Amino acid sequence: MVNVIGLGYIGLPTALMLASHGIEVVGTDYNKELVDTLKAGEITFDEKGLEKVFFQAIDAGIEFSESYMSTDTYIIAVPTPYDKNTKKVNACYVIDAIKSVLEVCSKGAVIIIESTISPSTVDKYVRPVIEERGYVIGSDIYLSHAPERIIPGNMVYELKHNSRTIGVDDKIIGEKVKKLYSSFCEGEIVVTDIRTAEMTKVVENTFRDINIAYANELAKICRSDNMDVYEIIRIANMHPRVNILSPGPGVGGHCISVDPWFLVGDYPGLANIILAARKINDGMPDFVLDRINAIMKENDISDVSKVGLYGLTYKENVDDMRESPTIQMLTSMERHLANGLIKVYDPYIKRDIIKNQYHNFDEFIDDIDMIVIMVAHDELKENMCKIEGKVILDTRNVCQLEGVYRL
Ligand code: SAJ
Repeated sequence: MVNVIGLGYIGLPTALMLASHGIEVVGTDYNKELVDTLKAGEITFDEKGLEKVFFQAIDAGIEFSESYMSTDTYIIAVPTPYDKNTKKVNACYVIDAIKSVLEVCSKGAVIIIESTISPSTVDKYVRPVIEERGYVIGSDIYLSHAPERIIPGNMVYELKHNSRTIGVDDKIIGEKVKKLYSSFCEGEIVVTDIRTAEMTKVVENTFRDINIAYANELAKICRSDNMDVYEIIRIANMHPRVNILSPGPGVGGHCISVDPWFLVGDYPGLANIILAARKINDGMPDFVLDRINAIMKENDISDVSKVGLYGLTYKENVDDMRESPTIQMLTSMERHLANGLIKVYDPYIKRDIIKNQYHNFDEFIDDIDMIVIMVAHDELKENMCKIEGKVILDTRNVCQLEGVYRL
């Protein structure tokens, strides 16, 4: 039996995939409300195709609990926040989970960490905790780091089709872990050592952050000299070895906007491009604010309450607001005392989290003269005609209407 610890954005889909592919699974989370919701047969977040897998897993006998189970295989998928001052990973939730596992696990158990951790986290923080308790790693307990790679919005497909990395100390355990993931994963599964697995995960997300920063910097350069950045990127990407990503209002989510900081924090003086990229991407919400101000002036809109931000989540078609560029922008506006006036709407955010938040698209549109597309949810793409006639700032390049302003 596999005990999956942490039933959030990564742990839950992983537990469901394992269970629906014939593995006996208990999913554990300390959040009673979340466990009760799952037990009552309700899924806890919106994700394409996840509900179907949820019911398949329930039919296959998956169980949910607040307690850790006594078994021989654990998958840890708890959050790994970062310390905003030191920029280093804070592995406290992983460590707490490991301690709890040690209280119940059987001898020879394999503990697989899926949470993203910076290089050497296992050596510096995880191994000592296990050894201090008198366990010998490699006979009493086996460790593995199998970082997740799935993208919110396409998780179920990617769980099945992405390749994976399994970091282990011991090749035999590597094969065992590989066999477990092969139950649902059709992609190639590479077995390597733990530090390489830790570094690879951070490197992948950092690559994407740097590429997006390049696109964002190009957007600023093109804006300053009146060139069309989207047309330029489109043409440049026709080159067989060029693939520039898209400019946007900033980089959010709990991964790409966080993981590069681990390298900046752990390798001071060495992570220079990485730091520059982080600064560029973190500066984008302020760049959008400047664009809003300029466009308001150009269109004689003096009242901020006539402006509406479409989208609060960090990207399209998800309900996740972690590190969202819109929230970063609202925080920045608050510093300039303009918050509370601008209107905001997001179909995925049902509860009230800020002032002037709308829950109905038509009412939101009726009450504004200018719309800022911060997130390109399908809802907006399907209703583009409804914003015709408004002043439009499209930070995602999805609106083809006449006279649209872009980044
Ligand atoms: N963004 C842009 N321009 C782009 C692409 C993205 O501005 O061209 C923005 C998005 O709007 C969003 C942010 O970047 O605010 C990040 O979104 P994303 O879709 O690029 O990535 P995440 O954070 O949802 O998922 C990433 C993925 N990593 C890579 O693609 C290398 C995913 O595979 C990882 O599993 C995930 O991080 C994770 O959990 O680490």
